[in-house]
Amino acid sequence: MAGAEARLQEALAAFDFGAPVVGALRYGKGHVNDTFCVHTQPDETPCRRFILQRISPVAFKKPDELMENIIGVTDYLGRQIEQAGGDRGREAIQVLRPRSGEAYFTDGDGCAWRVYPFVEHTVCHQSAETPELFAASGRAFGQFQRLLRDYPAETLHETIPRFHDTEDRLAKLKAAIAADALGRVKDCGPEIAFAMAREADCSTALNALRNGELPLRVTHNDTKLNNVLMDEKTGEGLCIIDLDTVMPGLVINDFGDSIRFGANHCAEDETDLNKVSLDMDLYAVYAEAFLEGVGGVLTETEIRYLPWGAKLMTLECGIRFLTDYLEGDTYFRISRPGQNLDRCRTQFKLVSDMEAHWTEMEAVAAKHLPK
Ligand code: ADP
Ligand code: GN1
Ligand code: MG
Repeated sequence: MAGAEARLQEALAAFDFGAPVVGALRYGKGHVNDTFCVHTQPDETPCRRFILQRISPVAFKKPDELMENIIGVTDYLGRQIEQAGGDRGREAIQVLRPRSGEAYFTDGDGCAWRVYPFVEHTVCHQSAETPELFAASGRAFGQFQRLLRDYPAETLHETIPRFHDTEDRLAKLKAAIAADALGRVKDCGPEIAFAMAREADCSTALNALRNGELPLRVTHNDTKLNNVLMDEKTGEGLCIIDLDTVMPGLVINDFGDSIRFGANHCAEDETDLNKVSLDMDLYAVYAEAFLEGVGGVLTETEIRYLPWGAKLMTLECGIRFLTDYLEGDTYFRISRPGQNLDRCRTQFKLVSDMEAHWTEMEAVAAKHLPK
């Protein structure tokens, strides 16, 4: 299949942007979808922008179900935001349908494209430069969880089956090792050993789910800092984006994925592992803000399991990067050879750090248990 650029003009023509399109440029730092920022020039008003995305055909096999989820969730969030006196046009993403009236456009390769109006006067951060910023993102993700607590979970499709099933992720890694399609296993001895030594960990949250200790809730499942738009004036989290993986899941995973990405001072693909470490202050700040945003609906067990959310999301993400490296980088977009192996290494370094700080991580959680 050709790159997204080959179908860009076709996709642009499928939507009515309300004014002439003057350009469309690649945008953002997402690893999975192909994102473009579309600039239009209305007659008398300033340039209006839109986000145009080709939904990854590798990650998402059923775009109709995915878009049904997104329309359901964004309509629901919009109503909640309106009832609370907020601005639904800025605080929730909105879907601009193509001229056909469907939820998305299908190009000649069979790939799905969708459009969202650009939420202006916001900032999307790639790293938590200050604790205040990280706390604001935590409140926003926590509040997202709270707003969706009564959403009819049974109406949501599973857009990626077994998305945060860490046991299954490890099984897929084992299959990739056995296949060794590109002869890369020989470069990954320590990383493979690291993952295998944590096989029992991979079952911890799933066992707690299976035995009823942890409940399923409607969760975001991809709570990276760059999936929340911050208000440029107030610095508060304004709009949660990237809703492709909103599905029933574990709230500890939403907490944990934010920690994985944000509670350190390095990019995911940092090659100097000496620089990669868990920042316990950021961890504590995020925990407090996330729980404040969630607003008291978590059970004691969920709070106790928060450190596991952090460790398992980080371990799982490392396993996924490693699997993709072994399979030839077909899932996570790369801009240089070896990038997915570098990403795996940062994740595993963070896991080691979490293991070293485990007692402190548990103490942070304990501080937030009901007295
Ligand atoms: P991916 O799934 O590839 O991560 P995202 O939906 O997160 O794709 O979009 C990629 C980037 O595009 C985001 O990190 C953000 O910078 C920007 N973005 C996405 N939607 C909007 C929007 N509605 N308004 C402004 N920026 C957006
Ligand atoms: C992907 O799409 P993006 O870049 O926000 C991935 C996440 C990973 C993350 C690692 C649908 O997120 O699960 O944690 O990369 N999204 C999907 O950075 O697989
Ligand atoms: Mg994203």
